[in-house]
Amino acid sequence: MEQTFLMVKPDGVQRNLIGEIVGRLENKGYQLVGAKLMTIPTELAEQHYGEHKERPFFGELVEFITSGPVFAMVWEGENVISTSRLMMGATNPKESAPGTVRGDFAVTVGKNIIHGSDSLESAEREIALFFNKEELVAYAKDANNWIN
Ligand code: DAT
Ligand code: MG
Repeated sequence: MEQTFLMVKPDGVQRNLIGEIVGRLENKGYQLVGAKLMTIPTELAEQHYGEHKERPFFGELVEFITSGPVFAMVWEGENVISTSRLMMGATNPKESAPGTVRGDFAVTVGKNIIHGSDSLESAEREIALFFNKEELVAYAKDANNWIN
């Protein structure tokens, strides 16, 4: 089953949005298979956002994502990578639709509450960066028969 890496960023943790975000994904029908509250070391932040290394905002981005605890998660389900991106909303909250996490809770691109992998390749890379295999729990849920 498809998996993705999602993370409540430091602004989302400070604004008490962990439960709201976990609730939205659970209500949708996705399954949580790993989660931890952690502060990201600078080297991990630089690796995670490696694709943006040359962008002018890279320094600020790394500073922000390491500025306080994040809630890192792995979620599983059919099309979870693309559908969780839809549930997050556009990168810039100016453009994210109401009903999305960023559309409902964020105002500015620098503090946009949530991270989510954008492809199968980035999901695999980011899950491996943040979680050991033993931290991911495979378990059956009867309700999944009514979802998938
Ligand atoms: P996303 O988080 O939607 O995958 P991204 O991968 O393009 O977006 O960028 C990663 C983060 O970098 C994004 O969540 C917020 C920040 N960012 C992106 N574009 C930015 C910009 N023009 N100015 C400042 N921060 C930006
Ligand atoms: Mg991205």
